[in-house]
Amino acid sequence: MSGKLIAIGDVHGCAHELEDLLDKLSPGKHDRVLLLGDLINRGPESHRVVKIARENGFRSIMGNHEHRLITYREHRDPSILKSYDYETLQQLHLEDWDYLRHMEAFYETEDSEFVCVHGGFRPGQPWRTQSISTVCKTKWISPEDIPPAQRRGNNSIHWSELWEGPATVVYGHTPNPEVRYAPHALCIDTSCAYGGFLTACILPDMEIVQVKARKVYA
Ligand SMILES: [Mn+2]
Repeated sequence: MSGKLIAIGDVHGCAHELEDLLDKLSPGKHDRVLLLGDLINRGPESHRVVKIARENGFRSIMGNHEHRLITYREHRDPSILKSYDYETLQQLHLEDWDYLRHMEAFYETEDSEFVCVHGGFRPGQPWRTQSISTVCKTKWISPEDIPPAQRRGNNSIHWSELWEGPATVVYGHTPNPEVRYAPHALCIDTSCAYGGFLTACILPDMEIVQVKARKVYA
């Protein structure tokens, strides 16, 4: 791999924090930046976050927030919208929608050592064939969907606890106060919009770089 792959967790409209993080990272010209989805909503500047991504040629994985708004634009069913979606619908420009529509379901490194996704993968099914609406939303797996050998009583289990590799999955979507590590997965959604941190994971070394949120937005 020439250069590093810099994966960045859920930005959620926190444009200042994205700028702070990029200043701290100062990506080289051979490095690639990959946003792990949920660029929009919760924070104040959804449009500006997408604009930064567009103008810098960053790639993005589709998050459940982008997926819901794209679905709304196709079917015009307002019952699927959340209250904060309306502000974002007003903010986004045509170029932003074009960028959102081209977001990818997942990103696999050339050596297959890492896979980046927004939400996660269902256990017991080949991950490559899982639909975008599944992989951008997966979080807790209910007992009936857990393979019997991994079932522990009647409780839901976070998908990452069931993930056995071989690829290490770098994901967002499940906000935590700190980076959350499982044997073959790490979550870099560290609750920026809630006043936590915006986190980058630099691959292949899995180096973590963070900036503190400037304030609590949501
Ligand atoms: Mn999110």
